[in-house]
Amino acid sequence: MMNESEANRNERGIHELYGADPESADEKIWGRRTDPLTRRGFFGRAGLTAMSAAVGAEIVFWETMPGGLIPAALAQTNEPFSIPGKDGLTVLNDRPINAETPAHLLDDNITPAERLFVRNNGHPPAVDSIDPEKWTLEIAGEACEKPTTFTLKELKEKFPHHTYQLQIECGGNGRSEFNPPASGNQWTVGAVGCPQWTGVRLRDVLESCGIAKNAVYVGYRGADTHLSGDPTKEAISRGVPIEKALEDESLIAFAMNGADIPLLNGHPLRMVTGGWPASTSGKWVRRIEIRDRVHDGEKMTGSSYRVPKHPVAPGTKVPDEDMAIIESMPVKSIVTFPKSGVSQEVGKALACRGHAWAGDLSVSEVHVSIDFGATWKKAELSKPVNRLAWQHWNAEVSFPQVGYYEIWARAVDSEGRSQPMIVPGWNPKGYLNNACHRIAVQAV
Ligand SMILES: Nc1nc2c(c(=O)[nH]1)N[C@H]1C(S)=C(S)[C@@H](COP(=O)(O)O)O[C@H]1N2
Ligand SMILES: [Mo]
Repeated sequence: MMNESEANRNERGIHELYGADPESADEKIWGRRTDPLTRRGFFGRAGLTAMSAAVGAEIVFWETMPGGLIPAALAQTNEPFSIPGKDGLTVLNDRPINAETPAHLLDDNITPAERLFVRNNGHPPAVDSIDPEKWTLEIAGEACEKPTTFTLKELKEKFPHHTYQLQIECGGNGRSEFNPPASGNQWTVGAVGCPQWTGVRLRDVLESCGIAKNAVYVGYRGADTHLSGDPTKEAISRGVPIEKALEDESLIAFAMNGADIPLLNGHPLRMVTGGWPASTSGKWVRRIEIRDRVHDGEKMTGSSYRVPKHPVAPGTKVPDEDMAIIESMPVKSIVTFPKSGVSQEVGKALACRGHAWAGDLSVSEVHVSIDFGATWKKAELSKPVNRLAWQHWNAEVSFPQVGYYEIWARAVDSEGRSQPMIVPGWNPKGYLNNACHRIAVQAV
């Protein structure tokens, strides 16, 4: 839920970006709404009526009310925000839309569409500009021998379909805990999810277009646009080394959980390179380039998705040449049940559970602690349904006397590396915080 100060930070609203009519603005982004939205006034004029009703009177100066401003009368309530098609996500920014999933809503083994986080660097393509029948994907680049453009239909017909459950996590997930703080979305733990993706293998498509011997990297270009509106600028254009692109699980996906990919998550076509910063999984993908060099698109350089090659003291200014591109993500886990803050009877068994993942590796153990890490108990851990899917853990704990406790979870990857208990290596943009997740419990 957004508190008042967070709400006030979201002063610039969507209608500023899409022209004067906020109603058509959100229709462009999400399509015509049919569902009633909680506090939807946040997003448009239709909602203004609803919002007026909610505050109990007409909002007289609505025309000068900043988009995204939550009436103070509502800011105090516990009513959650919502984004069309998303359920209970916490909105971190409305320009562009970024929202994370509270830990207890990530409880499903397969992340449902309405609970997959949203991370946008620019403006998503307008919904009426997306016609899956006309969507094309161009394969090109210096190291592509036979540049080819496929329609979505051709892609689906020419190449075998594969379905994998693949974990995607934003490189900045956990950023909110760094000190000195890093700029950017203040993700807590919920910029992660593991839906089931269906698509064609990136490898099959690239091979059909001829991968030259000098190929080293693959980069994507999406249909979203730069926040400034400048058509010569891109919002983001990243990618992965050719070896990662050619793995079985690297997909060009056209479906998620057996349905169309939600618009905000990349409909009608996106890359999915599980286990790597999700910024490598290009949404609304229109072009994929086989590069003869490390891809040099937007957000591949400087401090974007890069971390110091060697540990630095918090707050250090790090020169570009001492930064390295983030590749496989580190081992991590989350407690999805119970919800932080529950009460539990003293001495009674509490079943807790969650997921764990480890970038390109698998998770070999998960341990839980109720005494701030002094002692640990091994949890039961499932095997991944396929490579790069998260695994599920569960454990029973009980509390010896009345009081405040925390449940901590700590995963260990298949190479023996453990999650740290405190925030690891500070870096300028606040990436790769894989510290143990902890939740509060009151024993009564
Ligand atoms: N075209 C495009 N692809 C993109 C982005 C984007 O802004 N534009 N954001 C990236 C980042 S930083 C992340 S974390 C993931 C988020 O995927 P999701 O919004 O489906 O959760 O998409 C990646 N792919
Ligand atoms: Mo990200």
